[in-house]
Amino acid sequence: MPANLTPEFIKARARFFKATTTEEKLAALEDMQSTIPKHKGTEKMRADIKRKIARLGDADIRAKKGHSSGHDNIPKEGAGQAVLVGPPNSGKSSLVAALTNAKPEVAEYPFSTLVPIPGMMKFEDVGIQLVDLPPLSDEYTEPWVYNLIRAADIVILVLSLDEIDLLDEYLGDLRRMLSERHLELATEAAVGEERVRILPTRIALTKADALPGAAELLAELPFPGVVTSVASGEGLDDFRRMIFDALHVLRVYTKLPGRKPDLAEPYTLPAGATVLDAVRTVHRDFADHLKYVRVWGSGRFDGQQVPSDYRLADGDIIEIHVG
Ligand SMILES: Nc1nc2c(ncn2[C@@H]2O[C@H](COP(=O)(O)OP(=O)(O)OP(=O)(O)O)[C@@H](O)[C@H]2O)c(=O)[nH]1
Ligand SMILES: [Mg+2]
Repeated sequence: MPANLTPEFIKARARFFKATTTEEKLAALEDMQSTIPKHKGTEKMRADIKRKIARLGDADIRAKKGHSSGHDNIPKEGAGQAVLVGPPNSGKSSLVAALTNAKPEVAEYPFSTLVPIPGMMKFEDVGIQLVDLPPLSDEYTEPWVYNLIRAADIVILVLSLDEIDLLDEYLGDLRRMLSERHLELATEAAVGEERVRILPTRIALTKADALPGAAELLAELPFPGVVTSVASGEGLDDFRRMIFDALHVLRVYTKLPGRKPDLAEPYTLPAGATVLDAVRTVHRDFADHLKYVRVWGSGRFDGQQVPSDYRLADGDIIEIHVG
């Protein structure tokens, strides 16, 4: 569908490209947002403008506050980054300690975690980053905690079954505290209104050893969840798979002509990725010199030559031919 852009929009876009300061950029983006024709053909562009505004807006606020705790950013590693969010003492650090190489402090008293601790969790042959966070509470939570949540790919709400009576109250409080910081929870990722970040969310009901039969509760939760116990190990495999599934990534392996595929370390790409996306991920320059690609796995037959817009499936093996 043609976008039918108006002259006003085109002018605003030109200003955006020339803008050098955050303020100029934001002003131009806001003009673009108000002048872009609103129909299906401009959906992607509108979402992109919204995203840019949200991102610049955040950077702007941070710069003005001159705020830095040293915890504003955890570099992402692996197939995705999931942050553990919950009230004090719910078992966040215990999960990170049980599932990753990291060694966060676990304690009987609340507010034991004061700094973010990242660790890598393995799901089959993929690494997923879990980030242990301090608890959310109205009085004690520092702003950088919310910045880290905003930057994550997935939120895992960690709620303890030994406080089952408070489950609804905790859920309500957490959603309120997040929404006051323009963070909304949802089952799947979505683009929010200006400055609002919508985060895909999963739930871990912890300490299952303390309350047998809790799996029945899962159907009543607002987001998909699992029941876990680090004491018994229950649900930890389900937890790994749930987070992997929620990331919506696919794994692609590569092979050289005449050789066996490298099955040790897959590339991870967003679900729906094409052969060309994969080629670019393997090597930026390959895309320019691409001759053809053969696929093992989802093709109709093994070693089939596929076009560059061919959509890959999880587990596909590709052989890239460049010339
Ligand atoms: N029985 C049982 N106890 C658990 C389980 N997981 C955590 N705990 C206990 O719950 C307490 C709190 O665990 P943490 O992992 O430190 O909780 P947290 O959510 O990180 O707490 P803060 O950092 O203070 O927010 C500790 O005494 C843990 O031993 C579990 O699966 N079963
Ligand atoms: Mg902790």
